[in-house]
Amino acid sequence: MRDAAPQTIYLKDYTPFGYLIDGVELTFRLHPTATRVISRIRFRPNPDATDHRFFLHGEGLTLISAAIDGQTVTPDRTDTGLTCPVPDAPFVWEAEVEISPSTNTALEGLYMSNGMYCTQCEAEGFRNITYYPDRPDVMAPFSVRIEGDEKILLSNGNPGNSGTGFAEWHDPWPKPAYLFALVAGDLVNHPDTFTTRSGKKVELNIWVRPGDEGKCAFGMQALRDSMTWDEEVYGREYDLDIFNIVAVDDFNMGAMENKGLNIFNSSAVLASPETSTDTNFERIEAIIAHEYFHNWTGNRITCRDWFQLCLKEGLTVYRDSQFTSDMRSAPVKRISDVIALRARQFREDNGPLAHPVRPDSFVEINNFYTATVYEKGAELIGILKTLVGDNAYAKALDLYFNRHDGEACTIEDWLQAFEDATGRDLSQFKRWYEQAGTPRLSVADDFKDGTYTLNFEQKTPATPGQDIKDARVIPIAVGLIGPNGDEVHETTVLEMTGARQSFRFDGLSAKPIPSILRGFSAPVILEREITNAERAFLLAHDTDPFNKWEAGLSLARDGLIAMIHDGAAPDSAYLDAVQTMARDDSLDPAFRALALGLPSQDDLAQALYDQGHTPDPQAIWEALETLRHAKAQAMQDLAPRLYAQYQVTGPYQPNAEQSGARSLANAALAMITRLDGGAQAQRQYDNASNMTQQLAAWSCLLQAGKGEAATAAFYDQWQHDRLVIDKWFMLQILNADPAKTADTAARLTKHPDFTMKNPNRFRSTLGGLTASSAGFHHASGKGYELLANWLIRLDPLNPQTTARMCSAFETWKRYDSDRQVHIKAQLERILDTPSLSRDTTEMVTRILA
Ligand code: 0A1
Ligand code: ZN
Repeated sequence: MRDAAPQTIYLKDYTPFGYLIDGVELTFRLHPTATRVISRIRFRPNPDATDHRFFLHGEGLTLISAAIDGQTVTPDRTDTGLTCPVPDAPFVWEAEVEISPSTNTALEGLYMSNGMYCTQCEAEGFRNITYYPDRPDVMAPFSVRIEGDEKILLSNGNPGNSGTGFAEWHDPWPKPAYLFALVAGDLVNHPDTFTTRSGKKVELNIWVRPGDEGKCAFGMQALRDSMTWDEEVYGREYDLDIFNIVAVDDFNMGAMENKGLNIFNSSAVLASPETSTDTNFERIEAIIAHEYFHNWTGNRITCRDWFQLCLKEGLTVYRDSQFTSDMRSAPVKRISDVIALRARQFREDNGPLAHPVRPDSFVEINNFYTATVYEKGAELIGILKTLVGDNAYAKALDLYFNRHDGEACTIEDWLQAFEDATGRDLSQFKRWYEQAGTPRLSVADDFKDGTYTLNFEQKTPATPGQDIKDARVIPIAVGLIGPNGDEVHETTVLEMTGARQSFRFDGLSAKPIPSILRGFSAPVILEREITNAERAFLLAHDTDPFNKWEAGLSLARDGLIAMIHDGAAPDSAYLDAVQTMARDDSLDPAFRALALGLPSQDDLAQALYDQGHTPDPQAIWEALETLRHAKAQAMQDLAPRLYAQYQVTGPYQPNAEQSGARSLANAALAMITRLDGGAQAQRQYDNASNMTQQLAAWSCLLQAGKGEAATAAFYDQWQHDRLVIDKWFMLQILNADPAKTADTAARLTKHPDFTMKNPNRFRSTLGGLTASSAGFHHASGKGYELLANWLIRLDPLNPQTTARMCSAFETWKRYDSDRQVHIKAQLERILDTPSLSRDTTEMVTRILA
């Protein structure tokens, strides 16, 4: 039976723990099925607490012994922890427990991956290691001794004594248990050093399985760049003698910022030109930066409770996006971020899983590592910076770091630092953290006697549990362009605080074309009456790269909607405008590649739904295919020219310049393939010397229905490389005809290399299915059934990944009644599964509500 009444935890119920910890000593005697964990913890009563009940979390532990101040005790135990009487004065808690890492398939706590021991403790995994107050506001210095035969034994902090069969580590910085880490295995390292700006020498290592040493150099450079950037931009130095990164094959997420010992999904750190695409390189650079930046935003200053998750995640995502913008192209990064935000966060905000950036309740915290907490959380930092300005932002951050170093904080603490540094009242801004849903910002304009007026109105639709929404402060960056294409009013930020508000621009000689929400200055949906001619004009003349791209995208979207809904032909205004844009060699090739892209199937489904239509995934897919074909025809001269012009010569480098050229050339190749049936793609496949070229060519061949030989060749070439074989699984599914998507995915789950124990492989296969919108939503319902079958199988092994993948069903209410019946039946089947995890139960229940 599933949990009869899973407990809901509320932000309003927060109380501090009754005890403080002065020191934690842990000894691990490693054994695959019987690891002993011996803990010695120095507690003392917390003078700020009123509740002094002594409760230690602990799950799945075999208690061997427990003692207080040297006296054996017999605690009262439940499934979730233990309690026992304790002195009203400082005392020492000692316990020995036994755990079995090799049978831990949930990948939380201490587990084994390919014979190597590793840990994942965020959010609440430490309670699977030993009895402890497993909550982020309990911070303590840790000393760790690891005993085992493995060659390499690692934990947090600085190294202490070591010898045959043991190693000791001491982390002087008080930390919550979720930042604890241990790794033990026969690993090899890629070493380096970094000297901080105050002259401290830090040893750096990336630890990998033997054979992967050649894939570490890029990650190491990204780490060094991140360390320099955080010193230069935020004034933050690294604070230990050593910084270790370990690559692990079996990992539920991208990576984890454990103090001084970051653990990475191998897909988020290992890179080589032959095996990784340009996109992989950029992602790796960003994730290394993200985890490193957590050292200050997350580790030195952590979260008081898990409701404050956005305090560390929103800020750290914001910081890593600033870093990528500085390292690469800021406009291209902004556009890519907004594409991802709309695809994941807007979708979440618009459906049954919508929740505030700072939620006020949860059942399972692992279900709240969401696009809303991360990506919308980062957007809020961007809004704040726009509102207060760059200098005040820097001042407020210094104050935040100085005031709260070593503390576990809240969003209130964060906002207070801004209020104190700037004198500004942020109570209205705080609504962004508290109210779920994406504001709809509508605008109408008016021109009279040289005065141009923009009249805005904001409305946020109701979300689960939140019917009424208050007006939020929205920074709207606006520029005005004259009829001849010149900018007549440079970018200015309008600060909207009311439900309705007007802004005037005087002294204009003619009615301008407005460029609204430049740089996507707030995460809102802009609703605006605009003609195709105006969009084409903005695509040609807007000086703001984001809005230039947006103009092309919305032109494409409206044309597609007319094709889907009214049976219209491809819009020639779009085809002409996009061709002019693509021809403009003064524009960054990476920008042009993005601007040649079309809205996703999911975006179109939502747009149709918002306009009161029921989206038909097959019709959407067909319209996209028709438009792609029309575009290829319209550009039959231009595409080969771009393809030739942007071939990269010289050694491969994963930098912005080369990857931009490759992405434009590969966009051209996709168009060429539609007309030449794959001849050029085959040549590129045969001659490819890097994965970006090889994968792009293979995709084109698959789309052209000519991929069979390349599919076999690709497997033969890469069967020894797990990360490349993940791509092999995924691409076949992504490029299948929608009628065959589910069958392709089902066939691949029978392949000997498929395993549901490896989250990357599971996500490549079943995630490939859910990402293929028309295939997943095929009218037969077999996509839904296949996903549900596998989620039911995975849940007992790995609840966290199962629960996350349930979000594929979150849009179900947009679809027709037949599809809804199919989906509902699958969701109910999942929910009726005996012993379903709390994670999956919560997700499915919310989706069905
Ligand atoms: N804090 C990490 C992500 C992370 C979150 C949860 C995990 O397990 C439930 C694992 C990793 C980050 O933001 O990178
Ligand atoms: Zn993070």
